[in-house]
Amino acid sequence: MSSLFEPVQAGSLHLANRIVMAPLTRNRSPGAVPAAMAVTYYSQRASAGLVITEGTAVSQQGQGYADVPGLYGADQLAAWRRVTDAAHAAGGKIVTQLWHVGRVSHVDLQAGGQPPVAPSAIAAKTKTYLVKDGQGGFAETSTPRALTADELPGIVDDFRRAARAAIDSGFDGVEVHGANGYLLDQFMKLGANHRTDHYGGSISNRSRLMLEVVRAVAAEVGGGRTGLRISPVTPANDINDPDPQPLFEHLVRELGPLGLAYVHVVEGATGGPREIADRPFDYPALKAAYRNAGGKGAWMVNNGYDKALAEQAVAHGADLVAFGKLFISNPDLVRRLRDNAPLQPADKSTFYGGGAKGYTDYPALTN
Ligand code: 8OZ
Repeated sequence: MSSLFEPVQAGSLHLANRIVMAPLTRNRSPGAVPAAMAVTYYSQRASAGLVITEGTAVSQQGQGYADVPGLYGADQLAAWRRVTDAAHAAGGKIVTQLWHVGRVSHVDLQAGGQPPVAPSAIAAKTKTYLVKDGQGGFAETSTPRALTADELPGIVDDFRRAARAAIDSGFDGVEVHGANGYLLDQFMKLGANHRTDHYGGSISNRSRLMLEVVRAVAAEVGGGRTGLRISPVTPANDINDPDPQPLFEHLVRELGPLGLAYVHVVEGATGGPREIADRPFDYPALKAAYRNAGGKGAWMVNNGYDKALAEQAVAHGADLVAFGKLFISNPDLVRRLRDNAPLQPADKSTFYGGGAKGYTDYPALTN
């Protein structure tokens, strides 16, 4: 039986164990530039087989929250270089999550106060987080405008350029954020996509932008350094689709030939219940569709895992298990799980925004 604590290959990435630090938004990058504290934070967690950074915007248009980082300016890239150097010096592997929020944004975060962009001009009933004059607070997202088809190649190119910039900044690879009701998930799902062109309607049309992005990124940096995160049934950010099973099976079949590093699946409601009564989903069938299409990437599972559930998942063929909240409060989570050491609880009040408290001050075991 393969163990959580054994090495594994994910595309081109050789990982020391199967425990992954999930992408976690922390809102501690003023001016969209990772702060010096991020260097400490990520290197403290480098014993994960793989660290995935917080969502990182591929463009200003892709920004949806105050103080989340980007990958499109020289100062951002220099800051990420310090993070990747420190993670490597600590023996880790680190990829960054390429993010475009689509409609989950606010005019205050967009160039010239423009509306955010989306597949269709349908507002998400969700909130974003803004900081004005040093004061943080939640705000309703702004009603988006629908992207024209001739703008979409530019968005694909933003992901491609950000992927190149990530590799040039020392990342071992990139994860395309296709989950949680952000731009690529908005295109996939009927709740947000009412288009009548070849990016709307049929399953293959709605999958088109996600696949164009993944193919462009894989062509730029290598499939073996490219991962994709999806969340077939999450209600996060007011997203929904009446029939996700065939939609996502189509998507993963198309991913099969791309030689990806991994497919990262959020099971159930992101950060919430793993089972949603009115949104059933057959994850083994999804994985089988990927494997039957020749997909050889690592299969990464996420959402609400503890050690017992993770061991069970690996015994049933998952290659990697991503842990989120547990990594916030346990920088040495791999060791604690291996040794059955006590786990520190996470303080929710310091998840988003703030300083070192609740970020870099959770202690590792000392002996
Ligand atoms: C929590 C708060 C803000 C953003 C996601 C990037 O859900 C996020 C996110 C999570 O993928």
